Amino acid sequence: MTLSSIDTISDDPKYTIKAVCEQTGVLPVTLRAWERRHEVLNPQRGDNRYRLYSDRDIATLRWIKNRLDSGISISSAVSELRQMQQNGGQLETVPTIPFSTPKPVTPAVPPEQIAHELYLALIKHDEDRASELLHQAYSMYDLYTYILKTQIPCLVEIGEAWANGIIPVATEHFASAYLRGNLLTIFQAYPARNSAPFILVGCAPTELHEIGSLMLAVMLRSEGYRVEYLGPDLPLDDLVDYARYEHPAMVVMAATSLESAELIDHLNEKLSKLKPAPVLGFGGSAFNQQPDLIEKISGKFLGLSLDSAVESVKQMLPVTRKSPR
Ligand code: B12
Repeated sequence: MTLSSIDTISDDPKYTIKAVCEQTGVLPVTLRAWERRHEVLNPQRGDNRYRLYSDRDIATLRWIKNRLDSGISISSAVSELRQMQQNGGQLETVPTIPFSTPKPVTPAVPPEQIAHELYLALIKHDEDRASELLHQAYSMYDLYTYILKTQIPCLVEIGEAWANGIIPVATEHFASAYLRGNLLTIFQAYPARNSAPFILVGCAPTELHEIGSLMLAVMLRSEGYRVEYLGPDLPLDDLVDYARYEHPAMVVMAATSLESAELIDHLNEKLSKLKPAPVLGFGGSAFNQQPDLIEKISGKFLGLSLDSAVESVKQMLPVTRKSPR
């Protein structure tokens, strides 16, 4: 799932206005006004006369919204778009993926099947097939299903294959780097919402398993939070210094090993001295495997799974979505 030219994206009419608006964050009334006043999109009509939009329409809309988020007016964004279309220019900054997935009319393939096929493609180092499957999954499922039911089972299968000597470590690295790249593309495709509660997400010192925390960062951004993703193996003192100046409302740390999990405790001690002190949220498979660790760490355990972590964050830091322009 790479950044690509807009005219390579499918123009098949598939999505209702409701689905498109839910996924791009543009209100139906705003979209209709843009269509009327600026001739932004020209959706086709289905048998029932309802507007039907394509993946290309969604990508165009997202591109426009990104331009608005960076401070330019709708008329300037539209004229930029027209100019580029006339000059045969390519909107290289438009990701081919939508923010999250509108439900298409076509029936879904079970995510477990995609997860396994993705595993097969990745262990063959077949990027074209992996990309095709990720696109297919992204357009069929909502973001959470995409992450929890296709990407995670695929990573687990890769981990088992590595542990059982079926695939070499190079293949495991290739596969996890590929999926990490895909998640990062999705993460960066969301607009940074500067007025929403600010959350730093990363991994405890020594922890190199970063994909779980990256997934959480993506999911939190999709919920409207302002999220910065800080990656693996964070040095505690630097992190505390950064938090001192940036004032996040929450710092989320993930840990897979006992060693890295225990280091989170020292972080809370340091964070609690900041004014205002951010909440420290933590989680990851270290705590799932050794639940007695949870009580030993000061901070807020966010739950056993990524979706329960999002729910915990929402309860502690409610986010109110502002209407887009
Ligand atoms: C990719 C990978 C790596 C990559 C990571 C690359 C990267 N950029 O992230 C690399 C190559 C670095 C790596 C290294 C190692 N790995 Co590794 N790795 C994996 C693999 C294949 C995928 C990990 C992953 O991203 N999973 C997806 C996440 C989302 O799954 P999860 O962690 O289970 O998450 C669930 C919960 O924990 C929770 N969750 C996850 N994160 C968070 C965060 C918060 C805040 C919350 C609340 C919840 C939460 O949500 C998920 C469920 O909804 C796993 C296989 C597996 N089963 O996961 C092995 C695995 C984790 N690795 C393993 C091992 C042994 C290692 C090494 C020790 C190998 C070695 N000898 O060097 C090193 C340790 C490195 C270190 N210091 O951290 C073992 C761990 C065994 C164990 N139980 O301890 C596994 C399980 C492989 C296996 N089957 O044996 N690994």
